[in-house]
Amino acid sequence: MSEFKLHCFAESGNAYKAALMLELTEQDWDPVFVDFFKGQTREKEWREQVNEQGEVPVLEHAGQTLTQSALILEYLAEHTGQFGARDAAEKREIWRWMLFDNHKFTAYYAALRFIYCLKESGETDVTRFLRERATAAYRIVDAHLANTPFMVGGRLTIADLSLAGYVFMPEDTGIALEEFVHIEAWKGRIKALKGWQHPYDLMPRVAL
Ligand SMILES: N[C@@H](CCC(=O)N[C@@H](CS)C(=O)NCC(=O)O)C(=O)O
Repeated sequence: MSEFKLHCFAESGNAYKAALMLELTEQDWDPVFVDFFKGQTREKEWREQVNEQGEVPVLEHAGQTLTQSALILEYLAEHTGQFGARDAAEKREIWRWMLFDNHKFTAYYAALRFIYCLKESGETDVTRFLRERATAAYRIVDAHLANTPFMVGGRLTIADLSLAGYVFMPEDTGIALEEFVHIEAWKGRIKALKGWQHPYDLMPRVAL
């Protein structure tokens, strides 16, 4: 039996943050497929047994159940001694970016991708609003990366892994990603890391 179990599905960038961390730190882990598109996370039983917040990812380790990708990343950084903060100031900086990611960078992009690409909503006021907000968040991260190879401390940390949740997803959200040259260069640096894998290769996906 593997040491870690990650409840996930390939299209989930939030789960990818944890899956990539497990892979880059060479942990012994197995995915547990969650049939999100058939509504599994909304089932009463799943919420009672796996996550009352009704969200993926969920990490099981040593009798504990952890949810929220940022918290999972923090836990794995502590457990593995990799990609975490070197001191208290760096820890605050990492959390500052992980919170920005959860609130804006990932949140707006993921909602836009879900509605516009996966649910094929067409263009609406909602998709226009989400695209504008996601683009604004991308501009902020791009400007930060103009001066540093990684988000905090000049090396890969869990702040990068949090922000990287959706940046390798292939769907076209209508955001002109070529504008973000520093994000593109940062993606290249992440992709070059030993053990990097695309989300659709790292986590299980239902055959369409
Ligand atoms: N802040 C959460 C967000 C998790 C999240 O939104 N997960 C999505 C899948 S990518 C989900 O399970 N959504 C279910 C729902 O909102 O009903 C995290 O970082 O773990």
